[in-house]
Amino acid sequence: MSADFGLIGLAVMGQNLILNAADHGFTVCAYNRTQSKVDHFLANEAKGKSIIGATSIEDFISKLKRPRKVMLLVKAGAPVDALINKIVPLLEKGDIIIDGGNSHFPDSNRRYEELKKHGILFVGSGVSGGEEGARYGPSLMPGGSEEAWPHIKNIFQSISAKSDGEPCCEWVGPAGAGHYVKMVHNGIEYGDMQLICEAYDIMKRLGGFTDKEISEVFAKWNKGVLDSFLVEITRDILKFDDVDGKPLVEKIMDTAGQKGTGKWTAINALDLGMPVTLIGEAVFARCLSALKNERIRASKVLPGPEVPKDAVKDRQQFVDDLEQALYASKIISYAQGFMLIREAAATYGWKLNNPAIALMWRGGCIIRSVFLAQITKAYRQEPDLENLLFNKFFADAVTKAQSGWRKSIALATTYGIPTPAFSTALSFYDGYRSERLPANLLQAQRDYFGAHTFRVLPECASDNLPVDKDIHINWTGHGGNVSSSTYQA
Ligand code: 2AM
Repeated sequence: MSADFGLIGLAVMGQNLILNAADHGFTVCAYNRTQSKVDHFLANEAKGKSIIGATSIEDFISKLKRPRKVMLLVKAGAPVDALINKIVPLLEKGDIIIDGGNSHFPDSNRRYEELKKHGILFVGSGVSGGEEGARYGPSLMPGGSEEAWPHIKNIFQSISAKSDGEPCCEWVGPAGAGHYVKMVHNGIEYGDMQLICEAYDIMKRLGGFTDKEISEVFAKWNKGVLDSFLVEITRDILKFDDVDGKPLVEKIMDTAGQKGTGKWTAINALDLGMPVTLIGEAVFARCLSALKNERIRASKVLPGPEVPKDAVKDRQQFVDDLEQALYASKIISYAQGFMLIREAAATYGWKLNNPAIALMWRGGCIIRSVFLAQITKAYRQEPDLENLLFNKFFADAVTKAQSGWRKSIALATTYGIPTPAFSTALSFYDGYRSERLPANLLQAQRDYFGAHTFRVLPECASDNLPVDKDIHINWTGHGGNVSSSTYQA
């Protein structure tokens, strides 16, 4: 018996993807470094299904139909390279290696180039949705050698999540583009989670809401524009009691962990010079939370305003304003995420499929939401949309949300409740819609102390200030007229 598809790495994600593929009528060959896991899987979960096992890598490769499709779901990093090096000598030109792990996109770029030299087609695919997603429909974000796509499309789109009948899986773009888009997905996930946490904190500390009351607010929000997986689980978490009848969430240590994908997104945003401020703040908020001991000390010595009992006068209005703040901030976060993707496409020379990216995130993954259907629609109407905020639906939504957004942040700021993500979103919005920013002064400062030069506004050009020229002014009357050649504006 020969298999349509082979998968190496029988941890939970790997096992579930195999079972998912088998349920969709594919024959899958399973292999794992530790043989006992193959045997256990075949004798239990895989029993009676179209799943075969292999006893060695050679045996595994010999059981695959040509062109061979080998998916790796092993620990990201060196194990992926080690495995690729073992497999390549056993493959033929035109065979396909798919890395479905959480690889960093520069590694996928490198593997794509290296495998190309051997005539092997490399696909780096983002896989999101956790164990449940892998078993019943993940969001799949494949990129790499486009020649591989016709060979894997049917399998990938069959096993992926569906949204309004459409598969949450499309070809993303070349080289490491699949893992890149998965990285941005994770960054956006950090942002969404931080926004939800800020809304909870404001309701708890300003409004004096109980966890049950906050859960009810999230339940209501989940029926409107914020309908999403993360709001839904937040609703359930907040009403989950410990054995003593008290909310479990309040007993959890307030120090956040992170595995690094949000950080990768923020670093990449800095590398590409894109103001992806909300994801950056979400990463830093986790860093600040981790300084628990310092925060305990600071809480005793650094005063802030007292929160009066009547800080919130009208509870319904307060909740409605907060909903708008969350919605508008979320729009900004996704606008920033797509700005980053757009810049990456330009910098790395990738042609990326924006409507498909939104559709892939629409279902199956952690950030799945009704909201993403609107983004899909916006990019379908206008695939080269310069910014999500120029789409009428989102421009109208932000305009409408603005008053509640500003009021929520003002109230939180007045009474000393931190809102890094809400606030940075609003600052970005106000900066983005400013025709004039104070960078004129900044350029003057740079020219003053470092002769870094500046450009003049066209309408202010004159004989001594020519347009389209790098100008240096001798601001102090001494120090000479030589401009800096190392740091051009
Ligand atoms: P194992 O069961 O033999 O440990 C997640 O850790 C998955 O990656 C597991 O299936 C694990 O195999 C596999 N894995 C980790 N490092 C590996 C390596 N260097 N080579 C092959 N598989 C590896």
